[in-house]
Amino acid sequence: MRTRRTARVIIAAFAGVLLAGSMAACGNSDTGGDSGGDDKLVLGFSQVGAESGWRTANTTSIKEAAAAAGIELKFDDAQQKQENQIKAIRNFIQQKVDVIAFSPVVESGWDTVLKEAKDAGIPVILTDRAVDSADKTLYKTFLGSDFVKEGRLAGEWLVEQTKGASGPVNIVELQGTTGSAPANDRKEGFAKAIAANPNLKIVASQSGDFKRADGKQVMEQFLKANPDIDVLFAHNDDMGLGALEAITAAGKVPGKDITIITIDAVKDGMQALADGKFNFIAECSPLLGPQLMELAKKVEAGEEVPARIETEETTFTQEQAKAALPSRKY
Ligand code: GYE
Repeated sequence: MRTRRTARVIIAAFAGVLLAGSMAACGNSDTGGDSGGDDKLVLGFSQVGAESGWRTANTTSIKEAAAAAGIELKFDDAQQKQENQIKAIRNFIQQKVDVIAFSPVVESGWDTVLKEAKDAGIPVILTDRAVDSADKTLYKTFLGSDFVKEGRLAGEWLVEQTKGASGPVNIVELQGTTGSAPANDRKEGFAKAIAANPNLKIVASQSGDFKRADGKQVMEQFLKANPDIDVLFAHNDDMGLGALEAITAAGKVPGKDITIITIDAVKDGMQALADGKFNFIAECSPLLGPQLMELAKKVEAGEEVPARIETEETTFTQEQAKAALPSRKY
């Protein structure tokens, strides 16, 4: 663990002088340039949980990137509970980690614990999901996606597909975890994109908590209550995959009787798209590990970092999914 940045910088400079001195004096090739395990940056990371394929890929990316960057990672899985994340962050503060990063399960309710980290002098990085704290000095930066844009891209595709349709288009929506940034933002982006088309109607909208089993269960309810569903907009692939089972069990053909639009583009989702069961996916990249480690090093060194760093993403049609699948890593 690094105790204090200034102290470490001074020690490093001093070691450099000693090293240069010893090299000049005797030409010793055994320079011992690595200052050893003690000097590793310690990053406390509180993960949301393991609710989806996206999350699994995100966790793998973070663990692999930490190992590759020589960062000691203290990893905590909050099992989708805010109270567990608050506890984990308090533990990290107590352990005096160098940097704290976390992916907040919901947007609200973080000010107190973020203030505690700030008072302890530990920089915080938000990754994947945002918080709604008014005080932006409570964290150093946000690394993740533009969720409003993802929802908008999903809605714009639907508007394009239904151009010229005269009758009503009945849409059901499977929302992500209630109160989470991606659920709030994707809902907003999609609603705005379809707003100018009064025949596109969201007839039901409910949370499936980003999970496959919940997606299936909520879709079953949707199908019972609404005989004429034309479109499913699911806030992630996993809920869409769960819904596929409900749709098939109801005697409907996914991708044909019901148009399915999702977000993420993890392998299982891309497979469903290539197989014609899904119709469109807006990508959300979980591969945030390498950038997160870079940021951790920078904030720990006291360097300025941008307030917001957004991931580059694309969209996939069925044909594009077929082409992309063979090289898809997650
Ligand atoms: O879309 C979903 C996961 O926060 C972007 O969380 C993430 C979302 C992702 O459970 O699959």
